[in-house]
Amino acid sequence: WKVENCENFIDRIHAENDDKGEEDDGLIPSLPEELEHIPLKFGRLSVDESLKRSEDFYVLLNSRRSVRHFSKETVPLKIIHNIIKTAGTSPSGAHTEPWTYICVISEEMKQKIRTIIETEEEINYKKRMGKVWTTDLKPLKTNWIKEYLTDAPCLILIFKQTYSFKNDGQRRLHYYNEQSVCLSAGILLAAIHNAGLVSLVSTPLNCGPAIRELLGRPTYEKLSLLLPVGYPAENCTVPDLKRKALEEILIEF
Ligand code: IYR
Repeated sequence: WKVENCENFIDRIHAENDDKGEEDDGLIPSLPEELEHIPLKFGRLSVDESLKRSEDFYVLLNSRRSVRHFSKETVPLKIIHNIIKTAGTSPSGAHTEPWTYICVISEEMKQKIRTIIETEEEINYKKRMGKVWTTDLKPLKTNWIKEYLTDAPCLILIFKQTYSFKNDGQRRLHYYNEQSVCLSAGILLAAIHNAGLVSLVSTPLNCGPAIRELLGRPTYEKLSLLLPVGYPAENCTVPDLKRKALEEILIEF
């Protein structure tokens, strides 16, 4: 949508609502209408403690790297469950929680996913992505062969629910589902790293529908991200990338 279309749309909705005045429109919110508001649980930290924790958390997350070489060593499932529970604490538009997390540990299923992805990625690299994109990726040494999809003990797939259904069968709108899923994925990444595991954020281009069908998910769920999760291979290397300094990412007024 162009911004103008969006503004027209919002104006029209307001006009329609104004016409109706205060009349009961028969709409029921998705959350309980009489939802209680309770006191916030908040433990205030001293400035010193806050400073230390902010620094420690930065140091921790700054040591995270995207890993493409995985050990086959398994991860206790309880750790994966804790990580996904943590991702599920993310804020979401109107508390719609528009994410479905899928954890694949079955060797057969991982191989099926790998076949789908490698088949598409070969076409992506050779035809769809184009020279500029593949040239930009050269320093990262990526290609369409993705051993990590079967080496990693666990694949976490994040599906974005574009809408869902209320108990009465009515559609429940998932506002800002794109942003909500991105926020949840960011928390997932931090939780994976905090648990001492490694991962890679992948966005399998053109593979969404085939993987969705393989996993038996409904059409209103779209594959957003796929992350192999586990331990790094013994001989794992990563590109020697540098991160932007604060001055390069922050503008203050
Ligand atoms: N999805 C492909 C290509 C790829 C794209 C970007 I942007 C990367 O940062 C890395 C890879 C792949 O996974 O190989």
